[in-house]
Amino acid sequence: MTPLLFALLQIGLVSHSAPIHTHALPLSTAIANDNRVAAGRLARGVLTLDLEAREALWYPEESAGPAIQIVAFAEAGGPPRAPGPMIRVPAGTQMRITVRNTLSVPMRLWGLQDRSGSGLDSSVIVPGAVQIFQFRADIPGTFLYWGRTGVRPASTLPGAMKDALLSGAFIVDPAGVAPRKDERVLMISLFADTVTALGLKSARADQELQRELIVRERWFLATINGRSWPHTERLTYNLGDTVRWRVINASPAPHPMHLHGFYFDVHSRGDANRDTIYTPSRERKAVTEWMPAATTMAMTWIPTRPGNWVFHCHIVTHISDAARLPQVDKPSMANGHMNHAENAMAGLVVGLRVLPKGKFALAPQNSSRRRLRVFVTQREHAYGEQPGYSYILQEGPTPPAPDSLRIPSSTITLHQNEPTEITVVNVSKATATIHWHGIELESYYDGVGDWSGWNNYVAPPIAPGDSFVVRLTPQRAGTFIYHTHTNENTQLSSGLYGALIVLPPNGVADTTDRVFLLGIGGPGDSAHAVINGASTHPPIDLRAGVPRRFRFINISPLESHNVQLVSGGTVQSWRALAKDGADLSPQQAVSVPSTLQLHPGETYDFEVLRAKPESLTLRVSSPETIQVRRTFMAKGVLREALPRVTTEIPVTVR
Ligand SMILES: [Cu+2]
Repeated sequence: MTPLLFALLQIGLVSHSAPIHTHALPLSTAIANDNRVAAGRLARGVLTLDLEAREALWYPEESAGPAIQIVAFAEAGGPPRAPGPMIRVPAGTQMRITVRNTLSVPMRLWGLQDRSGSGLDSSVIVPGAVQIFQFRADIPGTFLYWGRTGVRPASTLPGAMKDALLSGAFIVDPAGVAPRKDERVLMISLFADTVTALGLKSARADQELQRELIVRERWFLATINGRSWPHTERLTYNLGDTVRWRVINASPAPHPMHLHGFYFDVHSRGDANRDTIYTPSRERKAVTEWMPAATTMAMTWIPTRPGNWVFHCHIVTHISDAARLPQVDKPSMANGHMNHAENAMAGLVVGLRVLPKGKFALAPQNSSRRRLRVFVTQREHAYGEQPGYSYILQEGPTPPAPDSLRIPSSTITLHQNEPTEITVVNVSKATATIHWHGIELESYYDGVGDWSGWNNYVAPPIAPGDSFVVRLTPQRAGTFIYHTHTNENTQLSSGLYGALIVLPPNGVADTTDRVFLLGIGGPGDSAHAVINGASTHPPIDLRAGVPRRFRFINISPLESHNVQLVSGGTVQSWRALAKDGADLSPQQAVSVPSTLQLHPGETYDFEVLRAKPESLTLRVSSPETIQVRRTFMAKGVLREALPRVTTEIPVTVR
């Protein structure tokens, strides 16, 4: 048995406590927890906290939306909260937490423990029982606790059914350092039983949920601090603020969390039991950070350009409007116009508002801009019955035909510090947008239709037959992505993404010839992973002694890919250069084994330098098609063990 450093007392059934009513009593409403107030009473170095697990009603879309019956934590005498009360204490605090299980089922509780012991442990509290957890909050960091009432007692992850919100932040501040009032805690939950819970079915949900390979009768609702977009809290900042967030993934699924318009610095990564707080030389810049289930992150960023921005998950099904709860499928309108941002996304999106100084205005136009034209094209029956789309850069005097299709979409090459104007002409039949992923630009051009910009100066999505002029000046050279931010589930699978390469200014050789753009080749369930639009890749030639830059981009809707450079079965090393378009610090730009896990919305640059002629293989491992994965899951194969497809690209060094 694992030795536990915390005292654990099973008090047993409290016979005189109130009988458990799960149906007879009206359920109290769980309050969406914005995680601004620490729970319990802290006095003389001791935190006393009485928690109860209760049945509750949850309104993920505020009181106007439908209610879902969940189990939630409450402080004794207080309302249940979704997610549960935040525990936040200075290191060294003695914790005395009682947990009462008022539910009619046993609850397994994780995370109420010290962090210098061996591992994460759990204990089961039977119905009606109270358990006392006494331990010292010994190690500073960002952690979480959660209860499970579901049918998978072996799982060491937070739940996604009735217990999806039965979790809370657990933050330990360094002793003597008061928590900053402006710091925010964003907690991610995933409730995967919406259809059953509401007795509803949605055709859109049915169609889209197949991508996630969850049981067909379920549809999930992803929330941040207990609410789904557009009901998530708007966070407002001033120019130049240092924005401090702790992000906690209290869901059993991973989420690549992406910030628009700005890089953020990752200061720590942890889980329920360990937190690694980076020394300054290990801090990383990112626009997308992959957060596996039950992990945490501390991050900061500085808004230096005003307007509306978003922080969201880059897995399309986690922001799909198909996750909008069916009962309230009423579009929000303004002046007879459906608001695209509010209606076409749901789930894991946080709206950010950076206040302008004075009046919001676009930067003055520079007449000496480099000018490009990009067409959104559509061809019918490109993928069976379904149309294909592409972004085509006009390269001569003649614009591309509206029904031309380019797979993959054109690579757009820009130069650092060069003012550029890109006219996006939509000659397709679908409303489209372009988001310039990773580019530090003005909000108005960021590509989230009906959101990017400010108040009455908001950019609409680009309607069929319409066009939109984007002005940007790339701040740094690197590997970026441009892609649709509209109906992503369909459009991202159907071609509306491309590589966006920013070269250093003046006279630097073009290094765009080694771009590996990973996506999915079509909207259907039988679509394969593709590299640069194809399921195979031509051999790569390198010259001995000449360094080459390999640029990797993953813009798959929800698939992660693994990449290795191998020689005779042995994994080779390459030099890390950049992540998400930002150059790594000298301490981080070092030789590393080529075992890259590439998640949606991420880019990586590596330098490959081989001393002598040889033959190598670049191995890209991707998930099988949705169809194949579904077949295997139906046979009981675990998600982690689903089959993958490997593409082997010969690399010849001459
Ligand atoms: Cu996600």
